[in-house]
Amino acid sequence: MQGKDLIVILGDQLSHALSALEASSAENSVVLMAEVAEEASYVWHHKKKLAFVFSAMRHFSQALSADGWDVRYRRLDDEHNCGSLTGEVSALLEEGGFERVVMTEAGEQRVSAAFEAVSKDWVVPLVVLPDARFLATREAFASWADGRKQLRMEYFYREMRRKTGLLMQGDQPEGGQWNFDAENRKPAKADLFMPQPFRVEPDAITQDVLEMVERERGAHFGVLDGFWFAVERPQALEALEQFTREALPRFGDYQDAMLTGEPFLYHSVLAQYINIGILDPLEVCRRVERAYYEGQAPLNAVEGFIRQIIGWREYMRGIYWLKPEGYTDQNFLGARRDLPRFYWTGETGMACMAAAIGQTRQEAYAHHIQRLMVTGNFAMLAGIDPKQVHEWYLAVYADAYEWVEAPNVIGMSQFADGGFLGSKPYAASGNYINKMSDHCGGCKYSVSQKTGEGACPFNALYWDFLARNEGKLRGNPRLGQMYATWGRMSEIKQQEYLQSAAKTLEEIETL
Ligand code: FAD
Ligand code: DLZ
Repeated sequence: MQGKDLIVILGDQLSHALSALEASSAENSVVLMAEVAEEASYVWHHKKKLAFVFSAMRHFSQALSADGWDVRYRRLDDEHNCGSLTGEVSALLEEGGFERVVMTEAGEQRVSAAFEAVSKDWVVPLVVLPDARFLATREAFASWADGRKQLRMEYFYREMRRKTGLLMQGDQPEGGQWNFDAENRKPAKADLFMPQPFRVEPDAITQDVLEMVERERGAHFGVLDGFWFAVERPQALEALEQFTREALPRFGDYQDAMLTGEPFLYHSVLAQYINIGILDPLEVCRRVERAYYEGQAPLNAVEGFIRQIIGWREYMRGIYWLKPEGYTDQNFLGARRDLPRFYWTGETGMACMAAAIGQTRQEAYAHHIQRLMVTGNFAMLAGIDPKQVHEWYLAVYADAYEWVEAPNVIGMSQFADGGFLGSKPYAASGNYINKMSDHCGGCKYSVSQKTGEGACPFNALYWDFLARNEGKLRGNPRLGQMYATWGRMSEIKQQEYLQSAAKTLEEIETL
């Protein structure tokens, strides 16, 4: 008699169209899903992220069972839990009757390597299938990158537009332009009708998970109260509808804005649903494209949104798998300082940092500009060890998985890859934050004061960063103007900046 397939479904593969499911059948397989300590603790995950992943896994396993699949589900608090994904597979294989283990490729290199290593001891082969949720396979990205002197997202994005036909008129981009980013940099004002993401009241499964997370993982980062994430596909589809209707029309204009007390602004808050598999990235883009053709959202918003998904998201994954060895160990700028404690507590007088970290603790969410130009910018200017910065980002956001987080942090935000991913460091003084937010008005530090007691720390740190890294950055054409400005300053002025920065760094824990 023929044996069955043992299908392994990881916690971020919750899609009914998953290649591992499509490669088998309900009659001829056993599906294994497992909540395990190894995945719950490789970083100090936010408690809301843990609850989200486990609740979504439980809902998905129920949906699979309802569709006739034979699902073996291991809870985190099960006394027989082996503690690791590969351990759970090995234990189930012991029962016998299996012909092969089938899985869709893991998103993270860590998990992929573990399966590759342990499967050598299995008596049946491990079959790993491509993850069809991405537009570009790892191989397709590698061949796009091959032979290019410089990799730039914009050119990759245009290929993805052509491949999908999204916002295309024949072979030309809709509106005659590929990219409308120049229109997307407006500061926002508080608005009585500010949209909010779709919220779901926790059901019995989620309640059970919330109690388990508090009991088993109570010491993890973040606040568990007020959990509202969608945990199954129909709810996530409602979240997509609500975003498209209420926030998308202004997504473009205010994409880079920050406002006190408005953690979400016009952002979609869909990344956690897409990354875990309960929404498909292409279906999200097609829905948003339809809003444009039906006159419900302008082109700058729709193009900007689609670019984030078929451009940046795919590009990040491609870069991550292009550099499988030691991607997260890179430290081009030689930054060695420890991550300040306020990244975990949010207790700092810098209003922008307190807002970004505070909402991160509360919601396991901050939008792109907060991640890039506030917490990321500060860490880079202050010379924080990029590995510590990477581990912080991987822990604190509900959407964080290394394949997307690491290129964003190591590459885009910390320039620790020396410009492999992006063309320049995203460094900015307090001026940028003041232009794009309302934080500076209520801040303990003065953004208009450049140096000395009470000056915004970003100001002196900005020039100190450029001066400190001059040997490595001066040749970057996109920084030429800033180095020219630095060069035109009097020596006295330069010293004021450097001394002010040195004091700030000395007192970094008390900022
Ligand atoms: P929106 O602003 O509504 O954007 C729409 C969608 O586009 C997102 O849902 C996401 O799927 C995609 N997207 C947007 N920007 C990016 C990007 N730079 N890279 C990849 N996808 C993008 N995104 C993650 O999904 N996981 C992470 O762990 C993560 N870590 C980040 C760390 C840093 C330092 C930075 C600068 C960015 C990071 N991002 C990460 C990218 C981006 O900030 C988040 O995708 C976004 O904030 C999620 O919120 P949203 O769903 O409201 O996105
Ligand atoms: C993020 C996460 C967590 C917290 N827990 C689990 C888990 O217990 N079981 C599981 O299968 N997956 C979990 N995940 C998602 C995995 O970490 C993810 O599949 C890998 O990082 C590969 O991308």
